[in-house]
Amino acid sequence: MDTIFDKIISKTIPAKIVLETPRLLAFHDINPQAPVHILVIPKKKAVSMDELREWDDATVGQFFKGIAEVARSVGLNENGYRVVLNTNLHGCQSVNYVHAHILGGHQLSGSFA
Ligand code: DGP
Repeated sequence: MDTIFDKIISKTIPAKIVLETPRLLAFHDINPQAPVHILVIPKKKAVSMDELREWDDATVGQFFKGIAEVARSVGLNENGYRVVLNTNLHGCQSVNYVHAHILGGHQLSGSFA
């Protein structure tokens, strides 16, 4: 079933795109939780972080390198940032298409839960 992120990839619905490559799409979160809040999704679909177990190592690696490249492209590498992959029920994943949140642009709190 298509999620909102499938529709953003196919450009059926708009998003504020930060970076697009043949392998990934990065766009601003609609409900930002930090001054910079970007979502990074691979164009190859996986439902969640858990499903990345089924991917070959190179494809997983490309996704994670892509996240770092997106963060660097907006200058977050200098002061740092946080990457979050909410996964399934207890992780509060609300969109069933794997996505990494990049949060930064100010000092984040040290709390996780
Ligand atoms: P999560 O809870 O990890 O599944 O986060 C999903 C995020 O997706 C949430 O922070 C809000 C964001 N989001 C939901 N719908 C849209 C949308 O239509 N456009 C954009 N840009 N972000 C969306």
